[in-house]
Amino acid sequence: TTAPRIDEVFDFDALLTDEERAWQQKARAFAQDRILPVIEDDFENRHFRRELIPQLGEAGFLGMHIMGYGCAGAGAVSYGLVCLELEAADSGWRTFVSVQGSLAMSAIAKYGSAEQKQTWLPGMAAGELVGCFALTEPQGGSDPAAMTTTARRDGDGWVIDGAKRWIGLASLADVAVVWARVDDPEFGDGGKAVRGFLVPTGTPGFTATPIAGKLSMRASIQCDIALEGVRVGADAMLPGAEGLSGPFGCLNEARYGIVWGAMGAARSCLEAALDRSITRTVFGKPIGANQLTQAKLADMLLEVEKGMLLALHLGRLKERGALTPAQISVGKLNSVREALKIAHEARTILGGDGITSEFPVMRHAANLESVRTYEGTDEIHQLVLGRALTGLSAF
Ligand code: TGC
Repeated sequence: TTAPRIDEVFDFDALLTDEERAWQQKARAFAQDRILPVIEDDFENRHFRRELIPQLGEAGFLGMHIMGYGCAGAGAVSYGLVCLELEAADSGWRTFVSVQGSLAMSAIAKYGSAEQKQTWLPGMAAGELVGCFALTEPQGGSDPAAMTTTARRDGDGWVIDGAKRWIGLASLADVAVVWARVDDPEFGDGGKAVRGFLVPTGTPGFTATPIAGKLSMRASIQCDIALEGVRVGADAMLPGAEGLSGPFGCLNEARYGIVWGAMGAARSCLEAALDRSITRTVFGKPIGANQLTQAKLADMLLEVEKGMLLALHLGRLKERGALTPAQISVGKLNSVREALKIAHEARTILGGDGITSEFPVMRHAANLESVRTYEGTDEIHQLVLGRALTGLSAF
């Protein structure tokens, strides 16, 4: 007996358009040909394979939801399916696509001037230029309102001072979208508005240092950033973003991609466990012939199918322009929480071999700990939903 492909069990494909299926197949082929053959070694060796970036650009996956500037202008479901297939290979590669497309490029596309868009977006779409998104600070990521990074007026331009932490790809980025509190009466919020700045990473005073010792996302790079007297021109400020709704608007995009992506990691874990349950014999029969194993597999399948349908529903809402931040919280919280449970349950079916890199399951489980924490922790999303339900803020 051979295991079926998980997404064939309920004919999920039937809910997709031809174009969406084509994007999914392209991303699946990319993951199979370019990521899966090298990912275990890269994870082991903490290697980020940057030569894949222009290849991701050529495939059209970078900023693929943006119209113009060399971007594909694809729908939300197509983008989600690409996230799913890349994260089925490794969360680090879906993270790269999220940081580049959903965060850095989205910030420029949503809030940038015509000149800023023309300067940065075509190169970023092609994967010739890399962007990062510098919001989180060392004291913690959950409360961006407590940001201490400042931008003060200096003649026509600005001088930025502060520190950022956990910033994906910052050490190889060409441009950083830096969020800072502006101390100037000309800008709103009593002169204390949070604004975004496009900072070329070669600007004196900008230093990015990869964070060492990570046991998760090892095939990807996250950095500390120091900003010491970083001087930029007046044209570095994103004109269309004022206050925290600016960065949150980008986080919504990235969180949406995670709703799909985490289900890719979950599917990969379930497939590994299912294959093993058919091929490994214990007590004289395949372990999949045991009721306890079948119960585990069935419960994992339920959560993958439910998570995929939820992701699709949110994607259709997004395409209609009707998706709310609270709905995104439902998806992000559920997808990552269930994917982690599936990774742990799959590991039990794999037995001792499940802790080795012969299977992707421990790597996915380790990566998902990061995914659970960034872009809003489980607790933040629970509190967003608590506030949506009760009308009472518990932050
Ligand atoms: P509050 O401070 O009261 O509101 C500020 C303004 O923001 C608006 N807002 C949103 N707008 C759009 N989408 C959302 N999801 C929004 N959430 C809030 C809000 O309406 C208000 O607008 P305005 O015009 O009235 O000023 O904040 P709050 O009480 O609404 O939110 C509190 C809380 C805890 C939900 C929020 O602070 C939050 O989401 N915290 C978690 C932040 C987070 O996810 N951080 C992790 C970022 S990951 C990262 O930085 C690394 S990037 C990835 C990488 O580089 O690898």
